[in-house]
Amino acid sequence: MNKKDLEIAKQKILDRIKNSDNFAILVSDPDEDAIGSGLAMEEILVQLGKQVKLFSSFEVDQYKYLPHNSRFIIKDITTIDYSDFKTLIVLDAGEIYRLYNQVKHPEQFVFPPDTFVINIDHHPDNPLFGSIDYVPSSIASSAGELLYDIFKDEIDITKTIATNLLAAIIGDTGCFRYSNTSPHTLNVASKLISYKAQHRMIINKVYYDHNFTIVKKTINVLQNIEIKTISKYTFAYVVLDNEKETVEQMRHEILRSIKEINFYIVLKRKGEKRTKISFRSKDTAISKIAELLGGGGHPESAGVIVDFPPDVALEKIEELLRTHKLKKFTY
Ligand SMILES: [Mn+2]
Repeated sequence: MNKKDLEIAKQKILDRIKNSDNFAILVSDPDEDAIGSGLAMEEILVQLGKQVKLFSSFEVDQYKYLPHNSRFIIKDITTIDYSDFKTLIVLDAGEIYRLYNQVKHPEQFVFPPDTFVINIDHHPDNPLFGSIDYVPSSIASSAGELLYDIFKDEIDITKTIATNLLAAIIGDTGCFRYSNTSPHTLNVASKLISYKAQHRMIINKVYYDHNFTIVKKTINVLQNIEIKTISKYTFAYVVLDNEKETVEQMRHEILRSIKEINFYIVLKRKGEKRTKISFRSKDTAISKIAELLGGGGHPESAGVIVDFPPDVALEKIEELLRTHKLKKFTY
């Protein structure tokens, strides 16, 4: 959606909110963006005098440090009675399946046909499943940045809203390191800090707040990093087994820091036959491979869940790397 479409969508969203009540907010599988933007959205609606419930299908304990985190109702969103709500707001979900546990629900969930859905997301390949969609085709760092754009003139940006939105932006930009950090992102962050967002608290909690045992486990898992060259591409990969609980951020940092590679792959075993594959790239548009496997994403960050165990998934990836040419990007 271009700037003009977004402006129209923004107006429709504001009108709908003004003339509606009984909202449910649903957020994507948890990260700082999903959780921070969910919490900010909840506070915005409360401030506007609306009834609202905030749902997550997943546990959110890891994000306890975010203001108002206890507002989350943990409930499998495929089991909600949507007739209780006039308007649904879906945040940060590039696909509807991001809202629930796909291993528990391999069949695709759809909202009941009469549900009014506001879909606010920053993944450009979002299938626009909403009654109103707000999805820029140009780069936006996070759902949090979009919420700021939509609501900045409508509400008081409290310290807690500012903190939740800044956490969303810091999370999805890797603390302003990824290419989704635009001049606008930095402007929004600057405004949020002027509204007293607790940026040092966020950074400490996101990057430097890991349980010792989990840090040890992460180091153990990383012992299994491998590096491979297939046609013109050199990549690192690591396989994570179900039971291994590790520090995701630290894993990414270490994998990305390897000088020799173009990209890296994390293969997470999901039950007997499924694998969640995450691709992160330094200079090669890896989303092509994710797409060929049925997933999607951005050139430097993409993913897919496949119905093979990790070793087979890796063979498929290697086969695709032999037969397809990937675009390069520069930074
Ligand atoms: Mn996001």
